[in-house]
Amino acid sequence: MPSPETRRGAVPSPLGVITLPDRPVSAGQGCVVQLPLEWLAGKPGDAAEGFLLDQEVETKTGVGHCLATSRGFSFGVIELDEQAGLADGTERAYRQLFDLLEQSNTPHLWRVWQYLPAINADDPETGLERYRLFNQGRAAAFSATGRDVATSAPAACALGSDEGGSGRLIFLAANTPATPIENPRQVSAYRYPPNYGPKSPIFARAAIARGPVHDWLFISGTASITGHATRHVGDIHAQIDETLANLEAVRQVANAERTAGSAAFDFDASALIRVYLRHPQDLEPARERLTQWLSGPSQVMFLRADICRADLLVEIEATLRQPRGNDVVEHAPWTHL
Ligand code: 3EB
Repeated sequence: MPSPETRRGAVPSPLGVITLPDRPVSAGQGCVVQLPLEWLAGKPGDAAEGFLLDQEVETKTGVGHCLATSRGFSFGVIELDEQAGLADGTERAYRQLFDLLEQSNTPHLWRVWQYLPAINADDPETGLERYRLFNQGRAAAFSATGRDVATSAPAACALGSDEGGSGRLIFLAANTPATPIENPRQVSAYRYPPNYGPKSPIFARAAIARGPVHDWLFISGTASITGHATRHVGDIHAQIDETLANLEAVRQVANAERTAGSAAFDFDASALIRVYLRHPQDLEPARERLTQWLSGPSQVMFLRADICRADLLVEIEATLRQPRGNDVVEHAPWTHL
């Protein structure tokens, strides 16, 4: 019988798992977050994205939040409280997040996943679209805490859900910074002109990060945008192709920037890909195109969500990983960081 200590060292600990309401998982430790979205298609085992560490994880849960910490890493979720409006609730959630990150010695945000009910609806109080209020709150928190956007913006996604529940801010952070990556085909989101809202979104197109076992490329939610403008309004096929061109452009920049000697990031090797579709009836064209585009064992799932610009029909995000050294490639949905 191994002692509890050796077992603890040998058994990987989940830091965080992202899944869906109809694909519940039990992790034992860490934070398990369910995206408030409908599953449209994918392999049944592919719904979960889990981050593992071979070290102890401490988990704190309370009303509206969960925080999992481990030496050098944190993962969790904060629900948005909209009592004083969405801009205020977003600012407070981000400030709370930045406080938690300082306290847990993991000040560097690698990736955020953001889900808001009715993201494209106009707010009755201000007349502004809810996504624009969200951007106001996020920008206020970044400027209040003096975070430099160009060097500290995380990879991100911001999607809309039907559900009446709270918005949520899910995060992965570490004690080492990630390297932000921009897309030469697109204006940086934090430099969008004001026609998309009074405050620009704050995120990087992707982020490269080094975990204990893997090199990571977190590619943000990517859509049919070139420059700053939406392309191919109303055309799902062309929006998908433009989105794939953007994903490929980001991957190429990331591979040029990666640490010397590390393996190139590849969508076909070991990736997790979420395809968010505004209209469930666009599933078949999306599936067909993605099947042509991919040739490896990557995890792909199709989810129903609203995209943060009303004229976008699709958004695709991808997490790519490469084991360093001689580690075997993990294809399981729960992967060592
Ligand atoms: C875009 O490129 C599409 O507000 O955090 C993608 C990823 C998008 C993240 C965010 C928004 C966000 O502008 C929308």
